[in-house]
Amino acid sequence: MISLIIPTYKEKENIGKLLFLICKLNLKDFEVIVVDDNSPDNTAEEVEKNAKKLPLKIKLIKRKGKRDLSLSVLEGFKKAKGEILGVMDADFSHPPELIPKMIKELENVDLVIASRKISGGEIKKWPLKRKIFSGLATFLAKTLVPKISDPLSGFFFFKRKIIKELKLSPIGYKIGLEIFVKGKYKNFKEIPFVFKDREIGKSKLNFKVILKFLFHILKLWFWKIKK
Ligand SMILES: Nc1nc2c(ncn2[C@@H]2O[C@H](COP(=O)(O)OP(=O)(O)OP(=O)(O)O)[C@@H](O)[C@H]2O)c(=O)[nH]1
Ligand SMILES: [Mg+2]
Repeated sequence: MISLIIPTYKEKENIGKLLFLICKLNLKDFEVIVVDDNSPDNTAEEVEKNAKKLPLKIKLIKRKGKRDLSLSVLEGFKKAKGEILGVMDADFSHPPELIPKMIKELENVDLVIASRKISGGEIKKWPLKRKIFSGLATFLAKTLVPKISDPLSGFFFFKRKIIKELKLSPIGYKIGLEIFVKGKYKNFKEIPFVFKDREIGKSKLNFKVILKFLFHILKLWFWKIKK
């Protein structure tokens, strides 16, 4: 089985349409796990409504307490039945049409990453400031995993066995990076895609997010050295 985890915070306007488009892909042996962090806009209700309506296996985890994107994804992994796990955003930055191709690639490799930084991939509509931040952040992340072009991608699928017995303890947003650094994969493949900036909803990128990212990089470096 394949389990796709979608973390959500205030995605009421996006999640219904995304679930509909995923449903239309008609994937076999597939479940979606939406992990909502108590969104005040009733994202959870929207998920429940679609779970009743659509012929797609949809589970909803409602988290309470302090919100945390990476911990939400880890909770999703725990609840997931699949031996293949995936993660994607709810804000249409990640095109659902790419999912079948990514899953197909897993027949040959242990990890598939949707990349904005290889030929054919790009980022649309980011202001210069965000491009500069992203470039610096990618540079730092690549010191840990030089072979991966887009280590900050949040759109990926992998075989669950690569994180078996691993202690995943991400700080901040980049659960993908945690897996790309610590995961026990023999090979990986990157597939290009065009990243569209969110159209609906507000960005959560702020100073605290950047600081947490830097701590995460440091922590992963310590992990690597100690290993
Ligand atoms: N469960 C949970 N999901 C979150 C949280 N923060 C963000 N998300 C979701 O995680 C995904 C990525 O978050 P985004 O806010 O799109 O992050 P981003 O792409 O770096 O920034 P923008 O698209 O500019 O907002 C989206 O599906 C969000 O709804 C959180 O604290 N908890
Ligand atoms: Mg986004």
